[in-house]
Amino acid sequence: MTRMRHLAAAATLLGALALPLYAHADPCKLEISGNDQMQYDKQELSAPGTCKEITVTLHHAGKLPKEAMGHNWVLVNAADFAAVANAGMSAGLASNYVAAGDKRVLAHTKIVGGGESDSVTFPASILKKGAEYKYLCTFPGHNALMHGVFKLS
Ligand SMILES: [Cu+2]
Repeated sequence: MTRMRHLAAAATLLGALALPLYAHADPCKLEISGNDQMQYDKQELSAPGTCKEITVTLHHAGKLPKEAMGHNWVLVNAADFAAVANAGMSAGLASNYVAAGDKRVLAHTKIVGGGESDSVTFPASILKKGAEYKYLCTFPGHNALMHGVFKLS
């Protein structure tokens, strides 16, 4: 009997420990990493259309400084991909390789180097369900490898 009670208590304790982990799995909060090999770890990100706000956190899992291997996360309409990449390239590191006032940029993080992170939060209302969005890194020369599809599901 005592043994059963102990088991039940252990199960309850495990349940309580596991709960905070599940509570963090908010589908409106997305994570992506870049590395020293000029790669994102995800080629697709999606958030439910029921999100009020969407937060994307970019981690740099590498060691190189942002001057050499900086990464950002820039969200655009698929059709604006090349134009935003080109405009960003000449904007410079101080501007996070995003041209000032570029209306084609829907959301972006700053440029991060090895071990750093940055987040951006934007209202889901700026996106339309079923439309085609892409994300990219606008550090010069990175967009050919570092890009993906963003979907509002
Ligand atoms: Cu990059």
